[in-house]
Amino acid sequence: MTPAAVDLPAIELREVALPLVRPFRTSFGEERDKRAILVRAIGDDTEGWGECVASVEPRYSEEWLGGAWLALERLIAPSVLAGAVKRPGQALEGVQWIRGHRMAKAAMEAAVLDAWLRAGGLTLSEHLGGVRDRVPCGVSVGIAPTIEAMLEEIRSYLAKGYRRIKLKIEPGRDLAVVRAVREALPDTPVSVDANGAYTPADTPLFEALDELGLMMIEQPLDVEDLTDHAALQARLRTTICLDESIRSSRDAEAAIRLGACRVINIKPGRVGGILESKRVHDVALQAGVPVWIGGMLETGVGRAANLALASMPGVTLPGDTSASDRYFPEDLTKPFVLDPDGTMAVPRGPGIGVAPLPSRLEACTARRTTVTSP
Ligand code: OSB
Ligand code: MG
Repeated sequence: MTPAAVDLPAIELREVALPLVRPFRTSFGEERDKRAILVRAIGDDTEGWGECVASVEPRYSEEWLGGAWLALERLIAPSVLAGAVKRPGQALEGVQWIRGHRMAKAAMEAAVLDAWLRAGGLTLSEHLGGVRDRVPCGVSVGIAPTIEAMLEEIRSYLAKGYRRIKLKIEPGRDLAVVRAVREALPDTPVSVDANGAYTPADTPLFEALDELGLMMIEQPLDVEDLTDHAALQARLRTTICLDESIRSSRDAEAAIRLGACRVINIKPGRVGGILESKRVHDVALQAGVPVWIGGMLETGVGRAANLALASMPGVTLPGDTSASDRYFPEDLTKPFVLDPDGTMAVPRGPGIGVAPLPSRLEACTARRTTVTSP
């Protein structure tokens, strides 16, 4: 069944702030609390939610929360309000002319898609051709002050059932840390994520990491260095996974053709939407390249959509979609819980299947505005 057109007379934006259970440190800095923009598409008899993953500072990519807010308020929301949404892909048609701003566009598309699917009683997973109702989960471990602290954190995740541990690395905190983890936990699937902190001059480091039997090395080099990634991949047995470098399905095609990676981490914010994520998935599936769904420390709103994406057939590796208690003392939605077998349920309700709890939403809102049709 195809849902009918929905009218969306108003769009609400909220900046929310939630404390994290522990600071999250990567090669580009440390986050102590999670800030996000929530987009709420308000229809006459339906509504939908999307989460913008732009961080407070433009370190992961060019996008940042303050800029995304303005792009949503001044450009993206007014354009969406101008027409009824008759097809899911249509939400972003009017904003194609805007270069970049993928995370802002993705949040708007998610909200509109959620409203549209809810109106038609369809789940996001069904809409995406999902083939499973539970997905295997891994966890991304921030850089810790000491190896002991890191091992303690990892052991607590393994006790909960997580199926893969991803270690953040940066120059100076890499080989010794990874070696210590491999020695302490030789049977645990481990990957590393450099967030682009290295250059081709660090090839000897990657050759040393290559001896450690890692599942993959994520984004070792700069976001713009596809050809350098290809040269590095040619020297390593370990799979290179690209994150920051893949901003669209075209990037995915180019990276695969060049041999710049053998796995892709899909994040809807980074590629400009849930539907573009599906296209990245399709390109990779066609080429026989496994994918997994990454994360940006999303609240339950963004994570619900990520779990639906993880139900697609080509998503064959555990993702970074962890349970609510890995991130927040209290999530914005009903908490997502990891089963002891290391899987999480794909939400079953229409649309993304969850919504922010009203009292949590009020408690976490730092600013809000409503954009209405002119
Ligand atoms: O590189 O995958 C990354 C978080 C914020 C920004 C970038 C990344 C991450 C993570 C955490 O690794 C993934 C998650 O648990 O949401
Ligand atoms: Mg990454």
